[in-house]
Amino acid sequence: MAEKKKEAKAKKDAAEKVLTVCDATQQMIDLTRKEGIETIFDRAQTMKPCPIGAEGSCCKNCAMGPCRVPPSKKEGEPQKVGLCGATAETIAARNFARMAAAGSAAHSDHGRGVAEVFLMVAKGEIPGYGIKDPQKLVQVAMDFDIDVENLSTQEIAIKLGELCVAEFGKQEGELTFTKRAPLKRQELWRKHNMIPRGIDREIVELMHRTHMGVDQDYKNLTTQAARAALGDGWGGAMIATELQDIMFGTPVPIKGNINLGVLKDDEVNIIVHGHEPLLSEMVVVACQDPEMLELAKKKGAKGITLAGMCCTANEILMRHGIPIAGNFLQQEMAIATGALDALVVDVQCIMQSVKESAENYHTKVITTSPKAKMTGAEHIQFEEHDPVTTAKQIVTAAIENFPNRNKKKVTIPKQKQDMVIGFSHETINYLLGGTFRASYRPLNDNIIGGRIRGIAGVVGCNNPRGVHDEDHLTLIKELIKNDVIVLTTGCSAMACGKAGLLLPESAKQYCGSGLADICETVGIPPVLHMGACVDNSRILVAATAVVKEGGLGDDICDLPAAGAAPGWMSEKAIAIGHYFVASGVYVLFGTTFPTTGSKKFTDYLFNGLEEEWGGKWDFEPDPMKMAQKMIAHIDKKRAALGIDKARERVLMDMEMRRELDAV
Ligand code: NFS
Repeated sequence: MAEKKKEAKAKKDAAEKVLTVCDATQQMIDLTRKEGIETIFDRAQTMKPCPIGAEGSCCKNCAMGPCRVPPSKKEGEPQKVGLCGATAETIAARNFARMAAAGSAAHSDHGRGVAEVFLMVAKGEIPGYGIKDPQKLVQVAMDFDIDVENLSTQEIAIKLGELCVAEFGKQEGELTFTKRAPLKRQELWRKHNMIPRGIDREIVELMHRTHMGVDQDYKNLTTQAARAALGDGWGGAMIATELQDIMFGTPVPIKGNINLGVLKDDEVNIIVHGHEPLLSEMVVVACQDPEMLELAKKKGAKGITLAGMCCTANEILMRHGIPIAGNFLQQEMAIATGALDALVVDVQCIMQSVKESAENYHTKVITTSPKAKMTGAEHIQFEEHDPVTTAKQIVTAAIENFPNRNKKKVTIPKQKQDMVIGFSHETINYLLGGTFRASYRPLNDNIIGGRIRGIAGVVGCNNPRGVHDEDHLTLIKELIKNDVIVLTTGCSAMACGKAGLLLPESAKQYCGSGLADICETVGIPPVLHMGACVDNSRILVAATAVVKEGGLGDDICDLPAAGAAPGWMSEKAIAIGHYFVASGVYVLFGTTFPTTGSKKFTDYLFNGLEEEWGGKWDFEPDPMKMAQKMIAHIDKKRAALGIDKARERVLMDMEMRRELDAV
């Protein structure tokens, strides 16, 4: 009896717990619970994380274990080691390194796919794709020392494609994009033997070193983890971003909208979910095809609505203004609207449960990548040589499914929020510098003058161990209130979009006076949406541009800047965090931290690294405290630069700038 009572109470508590600050998501949680359909929000209540695994104290790298080496509870009790003698710090470091390897592999394999398609496009082998940004093609080609003066656009593109593909398998030398970093950073990387030789090589070596009986020095493992992660940030992810921009267009600010309310009850609804824009770019075209629209009408629909989810959403939103249906924790919710005719997925962050959720409705789950199939789902393979045909097949399947929709089961939340997105590094340069002289100078001046206190990158996932979206929003609101401008990507960017923080008008409501003035003058939101998670490489490029502009030190670690992923959950987030730390940034993670089982290793990440690399890790589950720590770090950097006293309150116009230059 007592057991039953306990169970009932646990159920009641779970039902009353605040799970999201997104009203549309809350509406769907209520609905799925009423219908008895289980979602991730329910599973997060009933399945608790394994405490030993969560803190990195479980080693399952060989069959003598798994060995569990949690921290000793009692004073004086000896710390357990694995059967092979592996210490807690070695085990935690190996686990952490493997996360970084997997995350780097995910981004980089995406980058490789883009590079291969880019090369085919350059050779004219793929109908429908082309070079949309020839100017960026030339700029990137120059990084690779391609003779842009004497080659045609096509020749440049072919050469660039070949060199980018080769970056993955390179065995010697240094990854080309690492030369974009400030010189001081490059020297530091060389000193610590951290510059990646080839993208694949560093990941393979990291997997080797974490195999049973190989690298047993947690510091040495941390360095190789950085080498692999740098091969992501300054390699695979950067190649993905740059080549996607050249092929599909470099984002410029456009209006878009977000949340489940973008779905329509009288149109065919298709969501593209995942990460690679290669296919979704063509799905965008196919949805506007008169033949497809005609077919949709024939089936009784008024039109076709295409929306995105997760990072694919960010990609097509930034380039085409295609709406976003939601972020990571909303994938099952989109199905529960009963109005989704096809969920088209490629790779990464796709929950296996979507297939199960779809069983309750008419939604067709369509997989498209040979790398990511799903038992029971329909598979329409993305044929890269003929993306138009694949895209049309997919759209046709969705249209054919429209008549199967059960109108009685349709509940589309009303929430739909406007936003301004698409702040690439190039756009920020242009917007802040003005039409005549694209430059980061005004940004640097305003940081030096104190109107902008510093820069924060807030990125990363949703994690149902916390309240959906809440940690991102609390943190970001506190930062902008304190005049810290925020750059955002991934699911964090979507949380901001849903809350209205990506509108220029939000500056007045949420920002401190310095940042509010600037946003108003330039006409930008205080939170700049820079794209998908691979586009965190844009933040590296922007940070480097700020360093090179001058006046704020000569390395990324000198900048009054900090990064955070308050709701992280993916291995990709560890890779991103580690390449930012290795690039000199102070990075905070929320929710949980995967190494706390070893005090020694965690101390090294949180304290020891700063002396060696200028950047460091930290963990803070409370978003308000996280904001305070970031601001304190920004202020520390301002003091080191000698700009902590600066209180220039005048926003410079071009004339004043010329006077300043003349001095
Ligand atoms: Ni990033 Fe994009 Fe979202 Fe996290 Fe997943 S979608 S790549 S990993 S959950 S931010």
